[in-house]
Amino acid sequence: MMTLFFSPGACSLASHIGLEETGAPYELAPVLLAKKQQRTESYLKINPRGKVPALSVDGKVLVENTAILTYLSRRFPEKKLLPADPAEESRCIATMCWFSGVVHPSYQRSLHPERFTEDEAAQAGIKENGQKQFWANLQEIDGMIQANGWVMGKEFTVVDGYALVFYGWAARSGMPVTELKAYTAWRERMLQRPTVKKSVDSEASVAV
Ligand SMILES: N[C@@H](CCC(=O)N[C@@H](CS)C(=O)NCC(=O)O)C(=O)O
Repeated sequence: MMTLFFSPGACSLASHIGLEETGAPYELAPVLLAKKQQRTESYLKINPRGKVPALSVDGKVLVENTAILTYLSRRFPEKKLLPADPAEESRCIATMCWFSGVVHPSYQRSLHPERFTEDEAAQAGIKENGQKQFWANLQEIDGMIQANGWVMGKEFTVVDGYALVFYGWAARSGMPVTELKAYTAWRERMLQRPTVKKSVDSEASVAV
């Protein structure tokens, strides 16, 4: 059995969408970040780094969206979650590494500058830099979608589910994200996809 530890609207939505795409049975275990449940003793036994997502597969715990989505793609090859061609698969993994290592941290700087320096005088500059970088990253994703229709090309991949996370964060933090025309039209298409709709709706129904 697979169990996804997630928090509504967090980056774990990427793994949630990936799991839905497999069509395999799984269970959801909410870890509410708003209630700091990621720091509880019981969750730290699952992921000692105190982060979501974590995916328990028959008792073995996988972490990091990029690793979880690559695992799902390899375990369910018939679902074509990532391209079968190794070079194309590598391009997708590289984009997920960029999401995880650059895009996500830029948003974190804009939201939690205090996590990057204890020097209060420096925090406003870090926040501003995070906002600028995050916006530039969103523009880059918009350009990728504009070129082909999906983030990585002409077909849906699990990278699309990951890119939906950032659109949601930008909208929630009041960024003028509808100016990104390709990204916005793609989001509408994504929300019409049954697996995506089910994941988003099920997260929205969790009381936080
Ligand atoms: N690179 C990781 C990032 C995981 C991460 O930072 N998750 C956030 C939610 S978006 C979290 O759990 N934050 C809780 C905390 O920092 O206390 C991944 O893609 O899985």
